[in-house]
Order: sequence, then structure tokens, then C-alpha cells
Amino acid sequence: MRHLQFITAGESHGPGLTAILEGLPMGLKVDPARIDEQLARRQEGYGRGGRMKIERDRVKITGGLRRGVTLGGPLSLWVENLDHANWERSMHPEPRRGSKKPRPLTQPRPGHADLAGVMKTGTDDIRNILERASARETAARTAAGGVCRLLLAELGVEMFSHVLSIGGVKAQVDYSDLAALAEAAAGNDLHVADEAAYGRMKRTIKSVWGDGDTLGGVAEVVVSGLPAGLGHYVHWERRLDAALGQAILSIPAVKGVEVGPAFENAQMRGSRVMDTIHLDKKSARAGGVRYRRGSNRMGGLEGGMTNGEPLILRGAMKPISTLMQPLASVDIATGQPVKANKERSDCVAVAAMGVVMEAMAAIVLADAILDEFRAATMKDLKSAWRAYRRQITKR
Ligand code: EPS
Repeated sequence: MRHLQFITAGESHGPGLTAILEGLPMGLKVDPARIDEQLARRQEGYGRGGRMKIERDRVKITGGLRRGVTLGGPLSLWVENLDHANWERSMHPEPRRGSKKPRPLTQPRPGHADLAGVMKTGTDDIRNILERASARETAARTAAGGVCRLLLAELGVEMFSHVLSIGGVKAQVDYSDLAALAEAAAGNDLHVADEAAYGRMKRTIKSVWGDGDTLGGVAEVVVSGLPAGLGHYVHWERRLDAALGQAILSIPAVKGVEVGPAFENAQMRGSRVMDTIHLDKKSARAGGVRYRRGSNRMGGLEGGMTNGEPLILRGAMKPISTLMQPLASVDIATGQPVKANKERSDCVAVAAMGVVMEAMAAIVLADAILDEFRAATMKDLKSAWRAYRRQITKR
């Protein structure tokens, strides 16, 4: 990131999570209720485990805001872990006299950070790794992304996510009306726009959950309202697709990222893939841009820049690595073959991953916009944004 700085702190069963966002302009209205909506969406979805019944994620803003408006300094956000009350003995941050050392966890789970973390650090307790590696941290990202989303909304940039597949069950998606797609996806807990697929996904989850097994899937973020030209073609690290790709891949359990239907495009001829360029006289007469594209197979990005079409990003999430019927592992203390540790977890969290993808995309896009327009206040940012939008209609 070139302008915003963003960092989180906190463990899965510690007192809570902190996010700090630095580089926001002065004058952004931040209503915590709007951030809580995103935190609640991240908790949704059939297939989430017992933890989500305990938590009621809410943000508390502890710095950078005065009477609901940013001051331009670092914004500090706090999300409490209600479950900490049940983990006090093992996870209290301060040393406590007379408090016994908890029994170490020694059976690494395939697919989680457990074993590589042990080998990296030499710790004898896997909990020292998994507490921070846990996807619980994405609650803090969702809060920070929720703030960036408010900045984007003031510029007319909106986003939603929806689930394309879970455990091999695919949704049929109609892209002709994005507002209808967003509405349909918001209509259920799995964020699936296809009702028939929703039923099949639930049945698949139920059966796999009953086997003590887990599932993954694919979710997609759609962002509209971005003008052409954000990002850059000149250097690898300024290409917006690269920044977005890194942000999506940084989400725990995400092993693949796609801009538009990239893997499908790779199987096709160029003549069927490129988004043809046409004159749009109606838009030009109404003061809009004078180009329209015949399709959006580039996912809204060309040459590392937005091209004015909706931005479409997909993330592939591997099945959750904590299995209730655990797989083969080796005890790091005894060296004996064992079954992996069973830690309370989810069966599937693809809908949640979609919400976290939105948050990460919002952070990267806010950064790209602030980098492009360098403004100390929201007022200046909006006027630079409006001027740019006017300018590109003349090109
Ligand atoms: C959680 C994500 C998962 C859950 C966690 C809450 O994290 P992990 O990467 O560790 O599997 O397992 O819940 C628990 C650790 C628990 O005690 O249930 C989240 O997204 O909030």
C-alpha cells in the first residue's frame, strides 16, 4: 500500500482485536453502526461453529474520531472477544502470579499454520502460533475495511460479495443486473444468489458436517462506480490487480485469486475474451464517458488499472483445516504418530470469506484513490475526484 497504513493486533481467544488505519483524510463521517453491519455479515452462514454463537462482534472506536468525524490521525478500532471470558486462564495477556502454565498443544493440524509455525519459532506450544494465525483476526480487517467502505461510498463506489460455489455445488449467476444480484445474495445466510443452489449447498454442508469434515468454495466481490485509470501500468507494485491479489491471498485459507473469469479466459481464444470497445453516444450526450465495452471478461482491470467496468475478484478458499475427524499428524513433543488436534472450528466459512474479501478490497481501493488524489480532507478528496471524473469524459 502506498498511502494508507493498516495493521491489526490481537489473538483469537485474547481480550479482543485492534485495527489501526493511518492516512485517512480529515472529515470522513464514521458511524460505528455501519461497521457493525459488516461485522454481523462476517459472522453469518450455515456451517459456522459454536464460536459464532458466543460472539456478537461490535466495533468501538478508541482514537482518531471526534463527534463521529475523522480528525486525520490514526483511527483505532477495537472488537472485543466475548469468548475471552472462557479462556482467561490460558490467554490472559499479563503475567499472573500463581497462574499455572497451560498444558501445551502438541498435535499440529495439516493445513493450518501449526507445524510450519513450530518449525519457524521452536515453540513447544502450538497455541503460541494458532492464536494469531487464526482467521478470527479477519474481524479486525472487516472493521477497518468497513471504514474504507464508508470513504468509497462518499465517492459513489459500492461493493457486494456473493458465493459462487461451496463444496463443488455451483451457483448460476446472472450478471445482467448487478443490483438484483446483490439483493439476491443478501437474501440468505450463505450469500448465494441462486436459490436452488442455496438448498443444495445447505444439504451438502449438513452431510459433510455430520461426517466431522469441512468444505471450501469460491466467493466473488463486485465493485461498481470506479472510474477508469485507478492504479498504474508503469511499475509492478503500482498495478492495482497486484495489490488486490495480495490482499485477497492474505486472507486465511484463501489459496487462489482470480480477476474476472481468468481461468476460463485462459482456455479460450483472444477474440472471445477481449472486451471490445464501442462508442457510447448516449452516455457522451449525457456528460458521461464516450466508450462502452462489449463485455467484462477482464474483470474491470486492464494493464494494472481500472477500465471503468465493474471490478470482479474471486477468491478460492480451501476447506477449513480443523477437522472433527482429524487427519494424521505427529506429536511435536513425543515424535509419535497421532491424530491432529481438534480445536472448535467451522465446517465452512465461504460467505464470511466473501465479506473479508470486500473489506480487503475496500482497503486497497481506498489506498489507490488516496494515492492518486492526495487529499488532507474529504472535501478536497471529493473535489479532486469530481474533477477527475469530468476530465475523463473529455478523453
Ligand atoms: C473465527 C475463525 C476460525 C474459528 C474461530 C473464529 O479461526 P481458525 O482459523 O482458528 O479456524 O475457528 O473460532 C475459534 C477459534 C473458536 O474457538 O471457535 C472467526 O472468523 O471469528
